[in-house]
Amino acid sequence: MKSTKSDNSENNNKKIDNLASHTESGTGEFMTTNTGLYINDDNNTLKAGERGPSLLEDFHYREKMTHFDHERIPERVVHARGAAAHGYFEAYDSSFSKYTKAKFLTDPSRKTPVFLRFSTVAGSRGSTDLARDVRGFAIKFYTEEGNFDMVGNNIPVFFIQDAIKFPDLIHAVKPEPHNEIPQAASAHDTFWDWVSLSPESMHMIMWVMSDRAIPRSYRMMQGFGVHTFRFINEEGKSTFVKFHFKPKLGVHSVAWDEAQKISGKDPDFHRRDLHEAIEAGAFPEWEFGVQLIPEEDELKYNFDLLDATKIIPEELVPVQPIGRLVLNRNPDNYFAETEQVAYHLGHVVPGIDFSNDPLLQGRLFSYTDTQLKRLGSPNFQEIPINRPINTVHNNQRDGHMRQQINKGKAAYHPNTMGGGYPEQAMASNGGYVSYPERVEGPKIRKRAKSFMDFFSQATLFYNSQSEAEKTHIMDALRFELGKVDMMDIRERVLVLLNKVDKTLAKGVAEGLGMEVPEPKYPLNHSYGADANPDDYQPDTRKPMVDKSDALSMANSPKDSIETRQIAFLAADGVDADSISTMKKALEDEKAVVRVIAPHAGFIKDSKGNQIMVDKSFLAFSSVLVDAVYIPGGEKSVAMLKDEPDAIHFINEAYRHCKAIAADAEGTELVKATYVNAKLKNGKPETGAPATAGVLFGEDKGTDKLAKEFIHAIAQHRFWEREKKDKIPA
Ligand code: HDE
Repeated sequence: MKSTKSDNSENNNKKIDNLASHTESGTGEFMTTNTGLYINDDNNTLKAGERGPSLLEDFHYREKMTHFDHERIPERVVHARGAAAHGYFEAYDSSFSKYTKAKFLTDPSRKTPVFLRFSTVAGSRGSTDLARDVRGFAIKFYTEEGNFDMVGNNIPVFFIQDAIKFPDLIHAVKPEPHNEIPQAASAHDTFWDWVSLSPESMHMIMWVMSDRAIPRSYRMMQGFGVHTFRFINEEGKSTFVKFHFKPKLGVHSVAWDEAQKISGKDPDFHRRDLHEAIEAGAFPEWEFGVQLIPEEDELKYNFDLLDATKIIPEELVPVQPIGRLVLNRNPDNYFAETEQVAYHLGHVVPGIDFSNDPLLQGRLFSYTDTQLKRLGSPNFQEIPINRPINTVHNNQRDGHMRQQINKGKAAYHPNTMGGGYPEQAMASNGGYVSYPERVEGPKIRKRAKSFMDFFSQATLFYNSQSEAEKTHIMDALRFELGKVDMMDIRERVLVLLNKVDKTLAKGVAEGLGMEVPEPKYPLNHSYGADANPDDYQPDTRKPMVDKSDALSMANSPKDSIETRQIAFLAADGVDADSISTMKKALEDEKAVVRVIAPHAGFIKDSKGNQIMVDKSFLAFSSVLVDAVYIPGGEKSVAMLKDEPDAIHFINEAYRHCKAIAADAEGTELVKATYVNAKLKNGKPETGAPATAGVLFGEDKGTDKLAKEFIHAIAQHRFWEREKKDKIPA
């Protein structure tokens, strides 16, 4: 068994215990073939003479090579790139039993094991973590009543309203088929061609063009169930429900320029961040909350609860906290766990049921179907990471790679040969009973009129953003459409943007050197050949609220610097007191300090102590940290002034609006950068946007400077600097 800080077998996690019987470690063991035979030589094939041909008889070579030849499986058709962790969920109390009989949500004495996989959507398995994209947020809850999968995203809405459009959307966003370009990017003709003809995507487009699509960390993202589901209580009463997960560390993003650079410097940035945080014992945590809508209120809103392109503003229905979810253990093996985990929103437990959202309904088919292709057999549920913690009993048998040894003669129901077992469970014994919703209507391929509002919530989202966030959306659209070659696609998108917000459309058009064109109807093209196109055109509705604070990341909590990465730029002769005072203050707040120096190994501080260097400038970059500190020490500062990478480090951190602090001597290094041009009388000007978050100490590193720096880091970024102070970096 491995033993890392994240190992939590002592925490009574039934899923970890359940996985333990499948784990293997070669430590202290002899090497064997797959039949258990001790291997004597794993380095040379069996040959007819030292220089002779290899022999077919070499079963060991053939076994080793065959296994290797077969070790790849198809990657997920979407969400191929991901990272995951184990953890648990605890309900706060039993108060939600009024709405649901799901025990894991209502019994506070339970600690339900979970496995959460984060992902990007469009890129391949080896693509960058920092693509502008939606992030998957898929949780397997291993409950005593079987697995419940919440297969959500970090964005609460989706591009389409009906599942039948999904292959079109994905074909459009994936690399173009003739040359397989671009990888993990939506900035290309086919995606925007599809968008320009699919106005239902406009709300989602606002989200993916916002900074939500370039998270700082998986640990700093929200999770959403997206669809409306149903809670069912003991009396069989149904309440509509939306699922929300809010991260304890707040919701934060990187800048787009930063994202693109991280993609080169460390394409595994998010994966590494998650792994390292858990290994360091900084366990990511979310609050699970629900929006509850009584059945009677189903038609109360001017949007349809079954339309996955809509949110229910929190001002109309508040999110009520139900419990907390913690990730505290990294997987032992990426392939066995993260790659082979198979989520499906049809994995439900009593107390949770579906709505008629046509996107949700279609997903209920796709997930099992895709696992059959990807994992190769209906026995994928027996793979250790997918097995429930309770035992499986049914009459399903055989298939490729069957693990279970089913005893007895009867593999059918009803039977007498097996004593009638396994028997069906009554609802009172936990047997799952679907909600007996009354359904009637003609068999018809049609989209409801109530779904035909494509713009009002896109406008609500845009209006709820801070000025900086609005600028980022505009820049993102200029970037994306700037990569679109076909002029008529750009024009059609501008027409749609104009429906969302005129200033936005005008700004994007300016960036493209274009005018916003007049609309050319019809805007919507998603209907059947015999349909009346007029029935599918967007109508104009006023959003039910004008602004929603919950939609802007600017309103996210900014009270902690826990797990933030702070670079200390240092060289030989760095001031010993300055470095230790600041380091202690930051580490007391649970931030992570990284000493970056001209060379790896060790440097000597002003008192002659050895300081371990985390990374040399060559092997590191400002885009990998949240803030920069420059301690003094005459010799150190002088050396760094001559180091172009150190100057670039500060320029770039400034450009990306990060907190920068320097003690009195350290300020000399800052003055050697472009930041100097923004100073007034050699100092940051109080209240001036250009130097917001730039802090100069008056002495060596002091507690006062540390306090101000901590507050500044917690603000995450000083976007106000961006406005007119872009620096060449
Ligand atoms: Fe998925 N989606 N999806 N999706 N989805 C898959 O299943 C699909 C949608 C989501 O970490 C696939 O196992 C259809 C919405 C996540 O393993 C596939 C439609 C949301 C993951 C599939 C949607 C999601 C997937 C590919 C439209 C947010 C990764 C591999 C009807 C609520 C899970 C797989 C993981 C994965 C189909 C739309 C979330 C093909 C048909 C909306 C987080 O089955």
